Amino acid sequence: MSNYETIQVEQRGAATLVTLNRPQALNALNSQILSELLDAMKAFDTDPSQGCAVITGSEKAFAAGADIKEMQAQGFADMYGHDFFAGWDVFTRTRKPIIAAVSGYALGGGCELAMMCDFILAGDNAKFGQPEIKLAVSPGMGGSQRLTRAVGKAKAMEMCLTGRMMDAAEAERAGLVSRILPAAELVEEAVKTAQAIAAMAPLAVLANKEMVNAAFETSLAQGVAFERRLFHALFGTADQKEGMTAFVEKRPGNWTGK
Ligand code: CO8
Repeated sequence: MSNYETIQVEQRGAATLVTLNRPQALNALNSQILSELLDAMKAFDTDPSQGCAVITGSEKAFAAGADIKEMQAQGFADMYGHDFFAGWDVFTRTRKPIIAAVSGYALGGGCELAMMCDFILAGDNAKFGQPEIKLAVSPGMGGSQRLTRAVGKAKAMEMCLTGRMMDAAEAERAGLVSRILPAAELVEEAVKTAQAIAAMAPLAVLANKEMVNAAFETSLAQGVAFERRLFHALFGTADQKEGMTAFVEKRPGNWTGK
């Protein structure tokens, strides 16, 4: 499982830390990194000892985009025929939460990968951008949609049309990232956050992620109804009884995941 060349995977208690590791290409996302990441995320999602993952890069670059050298010679038939990068859709079907810990450049596919995660913690040196237009192409891993939903039309349109980068402060103001941390503390803080999530009742974690994501796919009334059904369903779990009993007895909950 850990025979990867382009990523490093480490279990820190119940948190899985995945470090993108193609420093020579600023972690540009090529087919190998995609297939290794998908393999690692599948192992994480099915490992009952693991509750939350962190994906990070280096201090200089989270990921500087899809691999331009891999795409350079491809034509329409290659891209469309093989549905190039459709594998990233599989990444978004991971059921357990994933935190992106972004230091340095998160550009093009790198920004898109960060936005596919459930939330982004940014180092104070983070830079986000969709510079594909400078290569005469466009976002292709969901950036035009997820960035627009995250920061609104004005900023998303300007960034996609000009390739301008946002720094961490602007990204936090715009709602793209949940928090900014000193770059040197980013990974440790992200792992601590992941461990805190992993310490929650597992079915409640899955349900909370699923219902927040429903907000992007439904009307308000449908989303609220979906939330209520999942909320009702959690009252069928042993962990709900344990969680509320533990509160009343003023002690921490002891989860069974049932
Ligand atoms: N792909 C391949 N190699 C890259 C990439 C990349 N995206 N980014 C950097 N590298 C390589 C450089 O070529 C260089 O390699 P070498 O040493 O062999 O020349 C090495 O990484 C170091 O990079 P730089 O020397 O350029 O480092 P700098 O510190 O001078 O600059 C930058 C850093 C500003 C991040 C610069 O590297 C840069 O602009 N990179 C490209 C950013 C970019 O345009 N990203 C968007 C790529 S396109 C994309 O993501 C499309 C997504 C959708 C595709 C899905 C299709 C279906």
